[in-house]
Amino acid sequence: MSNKYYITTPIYYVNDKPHIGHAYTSVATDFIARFMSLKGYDVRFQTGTDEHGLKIQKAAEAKKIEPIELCNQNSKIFRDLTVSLNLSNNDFIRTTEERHIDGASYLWKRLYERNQIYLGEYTGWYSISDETFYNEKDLVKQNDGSFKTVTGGPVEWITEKSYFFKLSEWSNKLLDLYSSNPNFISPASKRNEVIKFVESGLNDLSVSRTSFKWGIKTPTNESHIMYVWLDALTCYTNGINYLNENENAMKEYWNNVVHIVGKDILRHHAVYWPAFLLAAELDLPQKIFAHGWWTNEGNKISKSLGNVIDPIEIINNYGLDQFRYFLLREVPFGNDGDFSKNALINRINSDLVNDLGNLCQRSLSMIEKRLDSTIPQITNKGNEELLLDKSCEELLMKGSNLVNEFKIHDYIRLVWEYIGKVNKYFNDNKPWELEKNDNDKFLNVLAVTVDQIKNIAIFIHPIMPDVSIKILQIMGISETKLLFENMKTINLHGNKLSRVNHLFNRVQS
Ligand code: ME8
Repeated sequence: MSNKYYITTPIYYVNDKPHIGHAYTSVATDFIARFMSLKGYDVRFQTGTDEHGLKIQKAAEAKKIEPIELCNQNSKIFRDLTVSLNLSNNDFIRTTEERHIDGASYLWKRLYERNQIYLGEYTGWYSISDETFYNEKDLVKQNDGSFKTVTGGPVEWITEKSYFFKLSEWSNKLLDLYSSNPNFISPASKRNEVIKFVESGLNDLSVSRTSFKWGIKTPTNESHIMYVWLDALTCYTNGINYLNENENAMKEYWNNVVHIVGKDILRHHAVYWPAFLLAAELDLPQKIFAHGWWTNEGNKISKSLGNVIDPIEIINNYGLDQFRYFLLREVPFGNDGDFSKNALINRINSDLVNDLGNLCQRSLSMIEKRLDSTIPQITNKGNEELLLDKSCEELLMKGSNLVNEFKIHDYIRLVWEYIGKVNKYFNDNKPWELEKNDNDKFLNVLAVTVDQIKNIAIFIHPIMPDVSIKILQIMGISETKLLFENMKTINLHGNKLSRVNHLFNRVQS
């Protein structure tokens, strides 16, 4: 069995700067990528930017610059964010790159050759902000008779020459796919919405535009540019060179692919994308996971409300790993969530400073001060110690099952239960008293505690990679050993601790 694993974020529009929603998808995807690496998978993680279409063209016009200039500026900001968020991505694809344009054109040709595309005229509603065509029945009628999308975005009526993809012919094949492969779309509630949408009947999809220029010219007729979603979705296959005739090793990643997306773009990923691939006689991804929507202190995040949350500002004020922890812990993955500064501060002070920070600080600084920084040897494993080992084993097993189901938040809850057990072991054994009357036990309790903290550091790696590495480095462990299967064999005895500093600072609310 191949151990390749390929995971993607959506590619983000460059009409504007990134906000907390983009950071969320990227951090959650990074969590899964890092977790799968710890399990020993050869992981490929791709993110990037979506740079064509009317929305980008209009944003450039408003700034009186060429679209490509806007793309270069804003794509760089998204790329810089991957560094600020400490993402482990191997690739950052831009849809204006040659490799992407080649792949998108190849898919178009395959569809065209298979008679899946025909010329017609589109008359109907279009939302520029979503870059999506709408049936009137899916829009909300306003008091003045105009229409808006369900999220309140404006739509315009357009009539233009266009190529159509025969989406309507794929309804049954798609429904077969959803029923024969129940895990193709998750969570289940979102899967049901997609099934209802497809069951209600699919229209053929307009896949080219002629009223503006900012896009990839269709290879079969240069007066048309590709519909931006047909163009954009191919980023996933283009990043691994899947869309061409050449054999190459990267293609193998397409055998095990997961797309992480927000619920707003599930339809494009779970209906249009597999239909394009089926029609082009290409393999499908294994899974589409749609997560929920963040609000800010209870309000929808929008530029017009002036409440857009800048991830860089939060990172600067509270710290990167604190931000990552909060995003992943606060909301079950798949549900909607609300960002509030109070909730963030509570999480930092209780879960990070009190639970994890204090455990590390108290035990490690005791070794630093009393034992000249040298980690003692585990000499005895009684009931209590064996129970801790058992908790670790259980966490490895249950944790892996939870992450397989994308239950990131439940995984973190279990890790914190485990941290609670190690804290209890340390407190109940009172090493500060043992030091005076039972030196052997004193050394053993410290050695066992530090060994468990080493496990904790590995468990938290996908959540807080910096803090994880910091703890391991204090203990003299190098990053190259970071695999779950190495957890048991890493021997700390005799390692010298490097300087122990506070991992987290308490935040005043
Ligand atoms: O849709 N809460 O790009 P986009 C949670 N280019 N996630 C949010 C969010 C929020 N409030 N706001 C945005 C596009 N997101 C297309 C994708 S893929 C081939 C093309 C996240 O810049 C979430 O992942 O509008 C959502 O799906 C994505 O950003 C939309 O990013």
